[in-house]
Amino acid sequence: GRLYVNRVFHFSAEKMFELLFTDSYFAQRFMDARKITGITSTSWQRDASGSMKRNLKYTITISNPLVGKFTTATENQTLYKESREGHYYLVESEVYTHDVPYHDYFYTLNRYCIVRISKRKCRLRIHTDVKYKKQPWGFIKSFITKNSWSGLEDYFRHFEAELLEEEAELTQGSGDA
Ligand code: YK8
Repeated sequence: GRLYVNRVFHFSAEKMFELLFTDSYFAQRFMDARKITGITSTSWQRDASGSMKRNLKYTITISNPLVGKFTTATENQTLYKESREGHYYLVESEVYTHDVPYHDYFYTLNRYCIVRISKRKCRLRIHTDVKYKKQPWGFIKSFITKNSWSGLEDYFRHFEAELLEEEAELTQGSGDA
């Protein structure tokens, strides 16, 4: 896999969780900017293992010329029970893109880790992996992997930039940035 984001932000771990994993204004604005539309989301619910789960469905606008312009997607998020509110959050997210070529072969696994550093500081790490449900031919596999990485790289670079913008707004005038 790859580590796309690994950075300290000058706001709390709690705030980071709220921005990323609730129906925050930040999340809405970012999805909007990425032309991700028709978002429906369940609320966080505890499962039998004690972890929390929620599902999102949406339509992604794609810029890759090899693929159609849109795909519907399903995202299954798990907030692991090892998480500690305000201190440590581990969220794993499986993303299935239903309308791209070879969609039945692969999905993307994103792991978001938020760690408290101090009251107003946290570290965010986002690790990504392309996973295979069935093994395609080597040629197809490298095609899928290559096209997934380029899309993911673009997405998370933009995501990090927007988070830095948000940080600038949140710390503005507080003098402890
Ligand atoms: C989530 C992974 C692959 C997919 C895309 C498909 C290429 C098809 C390959 C063919 C378009 C928001 C991506 C990047 C679309 C966006 C997905 C996002 C960024 C040619 C064989 C959507 C995180 C996420 C996970 C997976 C990404 C897709 O929060 O290349």
